Amino acid sequence: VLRPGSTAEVAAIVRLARTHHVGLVPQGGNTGLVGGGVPRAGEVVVDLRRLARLGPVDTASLQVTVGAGVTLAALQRHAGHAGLAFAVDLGARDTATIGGMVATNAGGLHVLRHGAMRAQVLGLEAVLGTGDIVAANPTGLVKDNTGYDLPGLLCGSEGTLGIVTSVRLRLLPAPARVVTALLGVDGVAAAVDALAELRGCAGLHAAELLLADGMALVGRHLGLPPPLDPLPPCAVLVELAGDGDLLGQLGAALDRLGPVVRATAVADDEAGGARLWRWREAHPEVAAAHGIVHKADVSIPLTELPPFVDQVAPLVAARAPGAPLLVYGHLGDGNLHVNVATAGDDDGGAVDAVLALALDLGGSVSAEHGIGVAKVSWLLRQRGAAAVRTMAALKAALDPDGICNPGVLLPA
Ligand code: S2G
Ligand code: ZN
Repeated sequence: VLRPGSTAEVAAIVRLARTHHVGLVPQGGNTGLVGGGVPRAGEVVVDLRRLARLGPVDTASLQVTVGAGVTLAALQRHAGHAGLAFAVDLGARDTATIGGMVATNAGGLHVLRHGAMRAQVLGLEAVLGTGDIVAANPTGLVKDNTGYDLPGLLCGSEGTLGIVTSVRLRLLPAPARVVTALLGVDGVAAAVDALAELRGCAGLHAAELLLADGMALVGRHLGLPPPLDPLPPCAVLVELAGDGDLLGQLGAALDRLGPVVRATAVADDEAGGARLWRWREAHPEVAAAHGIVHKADVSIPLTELPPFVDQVAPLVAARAPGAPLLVYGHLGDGNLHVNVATAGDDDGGAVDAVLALALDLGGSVSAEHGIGVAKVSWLLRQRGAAAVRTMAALKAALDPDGICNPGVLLPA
């Protein structure tokens, strides 16, 4: 494990790795979920957490430059001190690092309003697999049309083209107020209808889907009474943030939705909002409390969400009988997380069947967690030979000795 303290040291490591043909596995908070940050065959881990510089917040252009090793929570605090906020939020905020979130184009809870990490990155500095240090738009010019979009290419490259060392990010004005609500609906189709209506609310920045089975498991795990009683078949956790009349907007949307929404729990204070979020954020930990968790992180066209959810339970039960199943996720982006908990390592092919169903419905086998090593075999199936050949050509150009995260995203 090497812990470089500067971009120059990262570049020296890459040059040495090229000379000695040693694979490098860049690591930030090690919160990846598809094995993209795990050495498997003698690679050297490059731990980037010492690159923890927090640059001054540029309050004129609402931007900041931070080191790759800065955690999301540290960035959120740093922006908060300047009365600003960062658009991407996710449960692993205390350990996930900005460099890793760029490398995986992390999505999280606010994609439906602000996009994923790629939409927040204005520029970055990275050491490519060639050993070259590239600084692409370090001053965060909003308009810079000078050649290929290197930040966009490196974002989501999962450490396979180079190592991100610092990032120039967009920030947002901190919302004056936040309103959170849990809407009980009859099913996924009603949840999609409710979302369509709620998109009219200017401050909508989160819309998460929860199902009765998952909420029941969470309630038992946390020892809490159901957040809506009786527990509805399906619930949408929505959050509005901004400085308008958020409660009024939400109320008007609920009036328009009428009987589609059977019951609602609303919170317009931080503690109340946290209590509602706990029901969503506890899902991954509850899955983990029931065994070894096999995860499918899929995107499905919103119109296909109801048939997808209808088919998942029987499809998983046929392959992993009796295995606890939690289906939840980012309704606003059509991105659901299917978690199957089994006693042993074998999921009976349940996740592969879920991924195949996602493709059949015009979806993606990886919405936000990336390909890593877990989904390499699915890349060709989803993207096709020409696209994978193109990616391999890009990799050959930027990482000619194949030392950058070998075996991740593309076959070694
Ligand atoms: C989520 C991350 C947690 C997990 O909860 O939104 O992206 O383990 C997931 O799947
Ligand atoms: Zn997620």
